[in-house]
Amino acid sequence: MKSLYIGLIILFVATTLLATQLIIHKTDGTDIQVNISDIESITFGEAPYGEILLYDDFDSYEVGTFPSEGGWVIQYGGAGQNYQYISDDYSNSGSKSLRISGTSGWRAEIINEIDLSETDIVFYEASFYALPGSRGSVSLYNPDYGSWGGWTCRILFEDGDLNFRDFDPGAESIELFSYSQEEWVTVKLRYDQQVGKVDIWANGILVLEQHEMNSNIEPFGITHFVVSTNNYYGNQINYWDDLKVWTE
Ligand SMILES: [Ca+2]
Repeated sequence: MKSLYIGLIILFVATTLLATQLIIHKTDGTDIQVNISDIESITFGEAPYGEILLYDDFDSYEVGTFPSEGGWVIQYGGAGQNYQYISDDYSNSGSKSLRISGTSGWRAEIINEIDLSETDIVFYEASFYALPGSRGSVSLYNPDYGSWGGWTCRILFEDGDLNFRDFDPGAESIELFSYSQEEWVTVKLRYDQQVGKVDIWANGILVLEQHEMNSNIEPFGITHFVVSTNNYYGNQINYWDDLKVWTE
């Protein structure tokens, strides 16, 4: 899954500044040397980063605490406020991830504010560790829409089935992919708000291409990024890691 950025990335971008040159040390042991004056933007693997709006690998927090310092907020407390915390049970990067726990009828929902006012094209990425029987979802979001929030570009992890709803409430589920539980699954989504089209990758595989968003549903002004457990099942425990939102 870290194949995501095709091995290039997340490396350790140690930078050595030599006068006008930048040396980037990659995790595969090779270096890239570039002239600083030539840099307009740096592209890592397949994913060009415009502006990173949100990024958290959850490795900088103490185990057992809630990562408020990263801007995360508990919108709904699921099994209880104290059951939403940093864990070292499983991790996709480093040694820690965000563990959230919901109950039947009361989801755990963790949000972080994002500002998409300056961009048409937004990407998000998330890694999810599925305990058997636990369901979760990741999405762009507006917590103030309707009674329980409005999801735009919602990817749902449902007992090995990866599903997508372009708007929720309102749109039908589209089946994307089958994943193995008790393993990390990484999804990446690209949403062009201007033309209303979506692409989705699961574990690096393109599983939805140029999907047209349902034009009969009024978009819910996106204000947040969200991860949540499923509403309708008990004892839902999700682990989330490497949550990112960026623009093209
Ligand atoms: Ca991590």
